[in-house]
Amino acid sequence: MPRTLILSDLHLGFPDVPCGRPLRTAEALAPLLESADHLILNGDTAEIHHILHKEQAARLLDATLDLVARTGISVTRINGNHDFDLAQPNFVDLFGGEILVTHGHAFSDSMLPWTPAHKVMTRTLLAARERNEKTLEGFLAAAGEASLAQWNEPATYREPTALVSIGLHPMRVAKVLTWWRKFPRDAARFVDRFRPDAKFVICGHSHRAGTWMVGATSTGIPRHIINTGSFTFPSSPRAVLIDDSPTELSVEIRAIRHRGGRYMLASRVEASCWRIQRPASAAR
Ligand SMILES: [Mn+2]
Repeated sequence: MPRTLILSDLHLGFPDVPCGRPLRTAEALAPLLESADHLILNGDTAEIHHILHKEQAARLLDATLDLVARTGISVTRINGNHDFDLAQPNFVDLFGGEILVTHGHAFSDSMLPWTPAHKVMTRTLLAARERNEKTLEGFLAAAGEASLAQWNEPATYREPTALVSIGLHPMRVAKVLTWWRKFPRDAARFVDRFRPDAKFVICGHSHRAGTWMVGATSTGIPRHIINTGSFTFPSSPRAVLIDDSPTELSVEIRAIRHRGGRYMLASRVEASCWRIQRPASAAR
């Protein structure tokens, strides 16, 4: 039975605060791959644009992709705002459009409202949206362009980490909390507009792991918003496991634990497991 594992926000190459977690290396991540036939890395996989960390990020990313190749599982890398690359997709539709997988930085006008580059990113985003088609592809391409603006902005590099930046500017806590509260609804609105038939949105980006059912949107169709959080402190990462049988799919969320310097899936299913009847027309 083919199993798809979805992870996000590995932020390879970013030096985390010392919090007792293993370094995010290929070896440390290897046990996660044991449960999957296909791996989707749903954005912010590596800090490939960060002027201070991009070399280390490239080394860790290469080693991780080598390991994935050696284990024989296939991999799809989706762009986030830290690793935008024109050669990579910005989203994946699964199972005839039942599930949209995308990083989540395109859901609203405010990609990261507490960061020093916020204004230039929003300006770039709105201008790029004007030039692009008003489609999922167009909106995600605009978000990609805006994400690059962050890495070209000198202010981005003046504050070493998001946590320090929040410590220096306590008002940013309020901005983060407000933005976190909005995030599931922004995700549902985005899906209403661009993928009205999708029941599930699997994203990351906000570093706030969780699942939300958002129903009172313009179409009235309830959406499961599943956020896999981040491997960086203080978030705790989750994985989505999609198990694919001929007649239905199951989607479950597992916590990611660490032991002996390695990351692994918790054996317990964290969020209830959903089942979707597969439409007869879905591509296999
Ligand atoms: Mn992100």
